[in-house]
Amino acid sequence: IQQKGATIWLTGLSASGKSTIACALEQHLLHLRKYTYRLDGDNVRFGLNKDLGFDEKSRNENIRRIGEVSRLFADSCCLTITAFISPYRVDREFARHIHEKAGLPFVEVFVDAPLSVVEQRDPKGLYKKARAGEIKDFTGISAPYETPETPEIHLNTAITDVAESVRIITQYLVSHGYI
Ligand code: GGZ
Repeated sequence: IQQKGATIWLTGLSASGKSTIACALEQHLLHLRKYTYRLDGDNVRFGLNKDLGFDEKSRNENIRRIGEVSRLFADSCCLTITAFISPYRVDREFARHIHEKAGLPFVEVFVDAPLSVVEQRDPKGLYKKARAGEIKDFTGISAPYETPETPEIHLNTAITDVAESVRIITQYLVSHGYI
């Protein structure tokens, strides 16, 4: 393998666009013939982390494991894309720390959209349920989201479309010599 590994860590509220951007970015990088893998709720929360819920301790453990797994993937020269809310700063900082300690690039991408916008989108009706008290500890409603203070990339998905988001991330990876 001729490429180096890195982790592209997407963080943001439910319905902010993380999964959509992660999928499109994965497709784009595969098109460029890069060894790429995407970690998201579908392949992690139903497998490795199926023992975890959404209370603070569970989320800490969810993100700790994903941080460790993404570091292993990156260490295998993979461009690893993660798409989890990862609401706690301390957990994201841990993931960053273990990458940097191993000499692996960690690119934090804040997938940002105002609560009013994601609540409007509400593709799965989860915000509505959370407002009605049917889901507890829901991020943005009854559980915190700690915004990144110095992410490498800040996308505002209320005004930036998916293709543009992919272009911005790819441009960052190129300009830093990661791809
Ligand atoms: C937030 C929840 C919750 C609660 C279920 N809070 O939009 P989705 O549905 O498809 O993605 C959300 C996903 C969040 O899982 P993560 O592993 O990314 O969260 S964290 O990083 O905080 O551990 C949402 C669904 O799971 N979901 N209950 N209470 N999102």
